[in-house]
Amino acid sequence: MPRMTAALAMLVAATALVACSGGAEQVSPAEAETAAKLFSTPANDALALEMADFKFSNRAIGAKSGEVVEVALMNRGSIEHDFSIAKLPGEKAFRVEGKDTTLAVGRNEVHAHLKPGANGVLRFRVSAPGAYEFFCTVSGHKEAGMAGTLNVQ
Ligand SMILES: [Cu+2]
Repeated sequence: MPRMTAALAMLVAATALVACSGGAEQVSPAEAETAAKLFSTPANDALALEMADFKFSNRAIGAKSGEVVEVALMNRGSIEHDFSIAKLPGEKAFRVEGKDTTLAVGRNEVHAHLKPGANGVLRFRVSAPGAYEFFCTVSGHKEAGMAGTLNVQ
């Protein structure tokens, strides 16, 4: 019985991995251009957000519209996590270990995915004020509490 449970858990983990990491290396020319622009502009604000199993270190983060904001993301958990926002108007880019990586995955315009122990840098310039929900798209994580709000003034 325990062996079967472990096999099932591995299957669930493998499925989540496939759902989350799709196309992580393919950066379009437009994305590369946005990333080069955002990362060559001094950030107006810098934030840090740690990911754990299963929460973010802050449930609310703030930013100003029109300003370049940098969010240092660190996955301190034992499994993969991501920082996703369904709709975020404006420019955004994500770098892991100095490499640009694609952001939009599925229905999420921001999808910053990190393996356990990995660090990444997300930069954005939001064009419209609002309250934007951020969450982890890995199955069950949002429901377990892995969500928060990005408040843009
Ligand atoms: Cu997660």
